[in-house]
Amino acid sequence: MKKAIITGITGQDAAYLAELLLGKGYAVYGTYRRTSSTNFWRIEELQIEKHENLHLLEYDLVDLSSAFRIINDIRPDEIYNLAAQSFVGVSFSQPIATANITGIGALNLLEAIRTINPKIKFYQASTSEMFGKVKAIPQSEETPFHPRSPYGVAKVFAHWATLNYQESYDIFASSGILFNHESPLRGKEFVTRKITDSVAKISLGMQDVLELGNMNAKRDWGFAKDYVEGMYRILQADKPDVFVLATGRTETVRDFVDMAFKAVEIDIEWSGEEEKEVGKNVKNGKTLIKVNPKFYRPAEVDLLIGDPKKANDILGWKAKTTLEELCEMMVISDIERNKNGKSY
Ligand code: NDP
Ligand code: GDR
Repeated sequence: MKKAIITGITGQDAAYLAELLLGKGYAVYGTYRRTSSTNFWRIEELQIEKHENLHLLEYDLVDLSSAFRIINDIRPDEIYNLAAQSFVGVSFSQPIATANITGIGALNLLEAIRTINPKIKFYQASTSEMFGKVKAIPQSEETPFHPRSPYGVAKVFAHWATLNYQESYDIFASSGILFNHESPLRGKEFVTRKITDSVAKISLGMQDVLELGNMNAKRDWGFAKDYVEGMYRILQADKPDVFVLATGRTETVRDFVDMAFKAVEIDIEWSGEEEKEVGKNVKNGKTLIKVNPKFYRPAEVDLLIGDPKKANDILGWKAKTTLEELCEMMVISDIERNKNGKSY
């Protein structure tokens, strides 16, 4: 039985990846950090939390000694490093913590692999945020980086550390540069889930207005479940490498809002500009969306659109779910949760 460690098992991607690997017969060791209250709702929603081959263990990414201990104890075949301080907005207020967790955290694991067993395969969760102020449209594996947040900077460090350990010590260490991917398991601090949860609440009469920041940001949004399949394939490739996973389509935050309200049969009419912009219900003129500059970031990533050709050619990977399907799936799931009084 193959053994995989997935860091950050309480997060969105780790839950879907654990489900995928358990289905393939792996023993999965999911790591979580100690918090005052547990947050295993994602693996509970997927109904894998009691799976006989899922083992949960405490691990904090910043603790090098724990990296050595878990790798020494488990002796895994593969490690998927998905844990991170992953919220771009918070990285501006907690830059040092973000650098330690998101940047050095990956290096801790690489050091432990190099020392204990360089044959362990390593996947690093890199990100389109590394492209930041983009140097090419669309962005591919060849596009230079220009990160625009402490999070992006920390991820560039972890990305290059991964490649450096591959080149220096011949470790099968690969990096997936993944564009935004969402799902009903997405955290509510991220814009898509914030929107779908609010649309659900507004349609149920539980909320009046949705407040957002930059409406013009463009993102290449896909479905997380499609993307974890790509992560798995990256570690099964003939050689370690870097791959972009993306849909190749980009839309604004405003477009996503329109799409989410369409799913509950509300059409939005937009007026005003920048912080004066509002979105109204076409039918009754009620204001449903307002811009609040408190959600603006000190530096913004304006436009992301990925070129997934290499992943398609070498891994046979393609994003299968359309943005319309994804958005509707998220709205429906949030309507059900809100009806049932679930707050996550
Ligand atoms: P989530 O924010 O849902 O999950 C992050 C996980 O990291 C959580 O389990 C969190 O634990 C854990 N974590 C945070 N700090 C620490 C720490 N100090 N020690 C151990 N664990 C910690 O992220 P996603 O699932 O969305 O993303 C997975 C990875 O992919 C992340 O590295 C992210 O940066 C990256 N990425 C994500 C993309 C996306 O669009 N989703 C796109 C590109 C890259 P807790 O629950 O306790 O907070
Ligand atoms: P992002 O995702 O920063 O791309 O990082 P997020 O959903 O937070 O923001 C996307 C865009 O929407 C704009 N925006 C808002 N964002 C949030 N969160 N809340 C708002 O109210 C709001 N209004 C407008 C943002 O300014 C931004 O332009 C995600 C994370 O998953 C990272 O970990 C990952 O690496 C990247 O995607 C790829």
